[in-house]
Amino acid sequence: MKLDFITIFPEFFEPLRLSLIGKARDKSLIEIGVHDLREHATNVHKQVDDTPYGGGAGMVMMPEVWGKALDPIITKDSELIILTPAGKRFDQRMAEELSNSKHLIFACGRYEGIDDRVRQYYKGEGFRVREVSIGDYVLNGGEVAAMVMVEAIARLIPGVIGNPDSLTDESHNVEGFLEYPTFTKPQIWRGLAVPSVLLSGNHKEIADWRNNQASKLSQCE
Ligand code: 6GU
Repeated sequence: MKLDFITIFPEFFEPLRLSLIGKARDKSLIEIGVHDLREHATNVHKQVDDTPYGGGAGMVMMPEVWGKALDPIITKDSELIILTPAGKRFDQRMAEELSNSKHLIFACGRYEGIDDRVRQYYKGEGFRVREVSIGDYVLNGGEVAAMVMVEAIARLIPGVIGNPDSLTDESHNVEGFLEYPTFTKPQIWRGLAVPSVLLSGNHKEIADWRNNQASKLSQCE
């Protein structure tokens, strides 16, 4: 999978060199491109935003700059993701869907967002375009939201996680399902013991206990 990020703060994406995503890049399971939007600015001040038509507070990102950044990288295989608090809420289902894409482009808006004609234009040209939000709160820009999405999406790509069994039994695999609590050594830590059933070696009882705990957490009983 190819992932492109368009941003005025390319440094936000440095952490994609770390951990599982860094390793997935080394293995060429994912390829990442980070593009500085300001390189496409058209005036001497490298301006990317301007005041909103109709008035009001804040600045809006100008369509021409976005057009110049997007045209060289967008193809019929691309899914253009415009990060905005007004978008559709990101969840595990959307992560699964997007993990099957060949190419994701994350358009990271700042200020009061991107001129809506950018969305209109690429949709009108037949590209897949979606506006996505990661939750009901307002961030200063889409960069951190894009990072959250990549964390959720990349781990679903075959080969990114060493042991694919880690992907079964997870929270949110089934809508609203939350995972049971987990424990490791030592058996007693600061006076707190591991539930004895987990030490019993009885696989049926362990599975029942875990299902029971998960049901309580998921409030489905
Ligand atoms: Cl994607 N962007 C911004 N600016 N704020 C958000 C968001 C995105 N998702 C939730 N809040």
